[in-house]
Amino acid sequence: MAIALVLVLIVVGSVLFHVLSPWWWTPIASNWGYIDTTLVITFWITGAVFAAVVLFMAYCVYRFRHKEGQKAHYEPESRKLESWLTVATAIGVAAMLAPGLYVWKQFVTVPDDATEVEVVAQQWQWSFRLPGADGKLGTSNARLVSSDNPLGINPEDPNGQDDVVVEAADLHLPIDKPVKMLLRSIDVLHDFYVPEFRAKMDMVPGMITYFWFTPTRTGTFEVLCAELCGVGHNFMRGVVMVDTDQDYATWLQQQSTFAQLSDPAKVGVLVEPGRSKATVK
Ligand SMILES: [Cu+2]
Repeated sequence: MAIALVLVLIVVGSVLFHVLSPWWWTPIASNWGYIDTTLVITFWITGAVFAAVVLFMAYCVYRFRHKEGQKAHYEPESRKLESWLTVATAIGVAAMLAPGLYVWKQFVTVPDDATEVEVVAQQWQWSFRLPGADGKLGTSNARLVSSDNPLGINPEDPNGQDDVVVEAADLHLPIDKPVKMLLRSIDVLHDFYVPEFRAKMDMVPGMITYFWFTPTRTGTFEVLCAELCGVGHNFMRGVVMVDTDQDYATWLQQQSTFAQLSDPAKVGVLVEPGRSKATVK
């Protein structure tokens, strides 16, 4: 009897904890409300199944408790029960998978007007690259990575010259503009995750993975690495700031392009004393 009561209390406690918990999602800052809906559907299904199974256990513990002279009936197979349980389980699993697949399709179907932003992960920092005035990112290769070229951008590719390189600093994005995030790692597995954007994806060395989203709220958001990537994993954090168009333009103006970084003489702040500022591009 005590066990049955404990089981019932576990169900009641779990449901109350879910409803009254102070820990919930951070307020959303992207178009991916679908992700939240998918999670809610999963909570409902798993919650209902959990409650049903545990309450059934409590019922059985009470109903079939030990009584003097009573013997259990042995019934190794029940076709009726098995087919009923198979169908119910199949419907439950499909109901959890279908919304996920539907959202996934949208998550990786990038709208035509999305601008590209590259995220480069390495132990243990985040760097970013924007396509520059031509709207195209130059090609890159991990073999080209050096202290002068931390992202391994191909110096022969004309498309890469005007790429804006944001090395180990904050990324800014304009509000309400769709972006395609191209994810690259130059050492081990990492995972780009911004909880408020409801978006995360693994970054695999040798591959470019991607998803898209539209930031819907200005603010400062933390980038976390969601893949255990070495001893520095816990402090692999970054910042994405969603700006108004004007703030974004101001920030963009202060950034350096790949061409400027490869030729320090062209970067304003690095001009040697006595050298003419006219060489500054
Ligand atoms: Cu990492």
